[in-house]
Amino acid sequence: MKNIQAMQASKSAIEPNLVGAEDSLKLGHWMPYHTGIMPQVRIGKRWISIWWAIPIAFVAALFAVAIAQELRTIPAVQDFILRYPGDATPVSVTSGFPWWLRAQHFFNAFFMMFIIRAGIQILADYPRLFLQRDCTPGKEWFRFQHDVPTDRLWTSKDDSVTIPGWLGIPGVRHSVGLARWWHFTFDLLWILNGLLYYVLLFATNQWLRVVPTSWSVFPNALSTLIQYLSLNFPVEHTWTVYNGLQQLTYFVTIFIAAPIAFITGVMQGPAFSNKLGWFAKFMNRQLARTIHFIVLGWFLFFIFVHTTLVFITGLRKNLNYMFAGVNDGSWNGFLIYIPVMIILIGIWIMVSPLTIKYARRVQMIGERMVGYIQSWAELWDPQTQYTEKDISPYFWVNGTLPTSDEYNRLKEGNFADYKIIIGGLVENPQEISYAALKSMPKQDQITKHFCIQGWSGVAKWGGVPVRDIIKIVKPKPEARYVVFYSFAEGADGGIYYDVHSMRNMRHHLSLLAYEMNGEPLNFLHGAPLRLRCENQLGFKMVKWIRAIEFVHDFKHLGAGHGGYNEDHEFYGYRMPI
Ligand SMILES: Nc1nc2c(c(=O)[nH]1)N[C@H]1C(S)=C(S)[C@@H](COP(=O)(O)O)O[C@H]1N2
Ligand SMILES: [Mo]
Repeated sequence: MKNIQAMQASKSAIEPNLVGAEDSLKLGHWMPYHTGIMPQVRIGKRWISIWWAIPIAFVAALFAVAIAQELRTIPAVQDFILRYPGDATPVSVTSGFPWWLRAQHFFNAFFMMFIIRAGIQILADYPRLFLQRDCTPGKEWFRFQHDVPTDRLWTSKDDSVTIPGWLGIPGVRHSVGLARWWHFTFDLLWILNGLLYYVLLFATNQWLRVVPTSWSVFPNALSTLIQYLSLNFPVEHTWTVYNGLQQLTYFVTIFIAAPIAFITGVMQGPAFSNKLGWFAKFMNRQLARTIHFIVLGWFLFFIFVHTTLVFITGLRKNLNYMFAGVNDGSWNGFLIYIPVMIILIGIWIMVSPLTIKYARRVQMIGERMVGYIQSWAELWDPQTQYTEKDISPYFWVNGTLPTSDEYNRLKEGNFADYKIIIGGLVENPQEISYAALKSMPKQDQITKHFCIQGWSGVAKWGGVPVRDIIKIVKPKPEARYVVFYSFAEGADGGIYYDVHSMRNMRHHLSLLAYEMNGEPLNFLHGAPLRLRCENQLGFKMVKWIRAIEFVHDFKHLGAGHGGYNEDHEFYGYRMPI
């Protein structure tokens, strides 16, 4: 907690009652526990529990084994298996499993553990998946949350669910801010490890294991599949060459699934999406999110089959290959594997409690690890606009509504007495009335909103460009940031605020909106005035704006992290991804 007295001393007249924030996630003040439902898939109007997949998969596996065993009694199939016994390429690798490959294999698994857990946590913040770009309740194809209630206000925060702490990181409801630091930090490490792996694969002849060089990989893969399914396994020469099925699945995982995971990941952020408009209109945020989830499914399937086969095709030998790099009858692989697994399990158990306790530390380290990459994404000009017919039929509401007497009085008077206060490091402080704002040149834009939780929606916004306000108030040279103060408090008390760079505020699409879809901005969406900044996530767009302040620094505001949700929910100050 920051020293409140020091904060008050440096407080400017315009600055409302901001509060400091805890450095750990205090479950007592956090959103109450709420578990959703077992995951379901929608078929037409019916929701089917995905647990049906377990008996279905079991029965399918039984049939597959029976069919494969039957096939192997047929002479033509036997000939086929003789002709294509399994091994993928005639060229074999003579260097075994070198140390760099073993190290990278370990790091890959280690990083994936964080990426997958944190990814599931992010999904739990908005536990619905869609294909189209807007998120109309009932149109999702997958969910682990109830129907959206229609008899009361249901914000997207309300929609988040609690998941077990051993599964997600940290499991707590609406902990997307912290989960994103884990996800992105380990994404970066995973990508660097993966790129180095690509280089080393091709710098040596190890690529021959995983890249098909002959069409015979397909008949060999089919032959191996039949052999595995018949439970009479193919002869393997994994030390030197992979069989067709191994080669294809590794190839898909390394060269197709991994890049798709990366592309569909960054396409969920406003910076890439609003830059690559033509691509984003096809690969919209919700489709990207769905594909990202399907890739997760592929990875989980791969991990399951891969580790099962490691266990049932000669565990000692396989561990010798991948952990000790030897092809002998020793126990060396085991001797490395066992302590490594114990350490991994320990880390697995500790991550969630440590994240809850050291939440601020997680945020600061995440900011160090990936914040500068996010700042590069801000250099891109967000310019994508949509057409009237793209406007979403349903636009989620999020945030904590204003309740102050001052706000209620203004609202009752239809904001006739509303004046936005603009000050701080400017030549010309201003108070501009609602009527005066509306008489200024108006800009309309049809853009897509990206909430950090995962939903999106397109709306038409009308209002005054922030750059026109900047021209009027004339910021002093030392002004580096623009702070927006709301009438509303944040979820944990104290006024909601957020800080933006001057650069972003000079952008032609940064807008003080008083209209939404051609109507006066309504109460829930931020009346009388809310911000649009099209290369940032939704939480940075303050609703119910009371004042704007130009500042040199934001360390003295609130807990000093650049905004209410940065202070209280451990989000990052730059959020273009
Ligand atoms: N004052 C205030 N502004 C706020 C919030 C809030 O809680 N308080 N929530 C933010 C979040 S997280 C999002 S996604 C958008 C939601 O805008 P909408 O309700 O118009 O969809 O408002 C942002 N602005
Ligand atoms: Mo949001």
